[in-house]
Amino acid sequence: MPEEALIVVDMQRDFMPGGALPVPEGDKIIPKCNEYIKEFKERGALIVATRDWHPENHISFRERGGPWPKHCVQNTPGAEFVVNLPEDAVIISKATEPDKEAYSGFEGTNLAEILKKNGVKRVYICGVATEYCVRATALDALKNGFEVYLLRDAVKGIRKEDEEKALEEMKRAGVIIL
Ligand code: VGL
Ligand code: ZN
Repeated sequence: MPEEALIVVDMQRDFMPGGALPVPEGDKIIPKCNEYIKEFKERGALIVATRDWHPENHISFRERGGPWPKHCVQNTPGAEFVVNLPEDAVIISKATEPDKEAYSGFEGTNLAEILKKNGVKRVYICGVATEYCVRATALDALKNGFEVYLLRDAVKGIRKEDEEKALEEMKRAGVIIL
């Protein structure tokens, strides 16, 4: 049983430069994420990829009074992964319901059960955006009893200041920043 999992958070086209909700320089961490995916796969870890997977009329979109432009709509090119995932990667789709926002990969999904069923004790996290979905996923991983490691060179935030604040908060909560 793999005691470790790598959770790749929301590495999708719409979060990259040129996409609908770009994380500045989000594309710069693609090679790093790919290296980690390969390295963790080789050492027998479970590879998990979360994706923002919104319906057309999602509550977080501006048309509905939400904070974000329309992004990561289910089955559109903007929702596609930009990293190389192994065949057996576990794909977790989140924020799939029209009226519910979910930044965390654990929220409204069976991620915790899947990790526990696989004997996972430690999770390593990379991806975007540091102060939104990465932060929420890391804090929820702690709440679910996992040891949590953040791969600092393979995450990217939307705003530098907010990213720094989120890193401090995660650290205070018990996330180990590598
Ligand atoms: C995210 C904003 C809106 C994220 C998702 O993946 O961090 N941010 N939806
Ligand atoms: Zn979203």
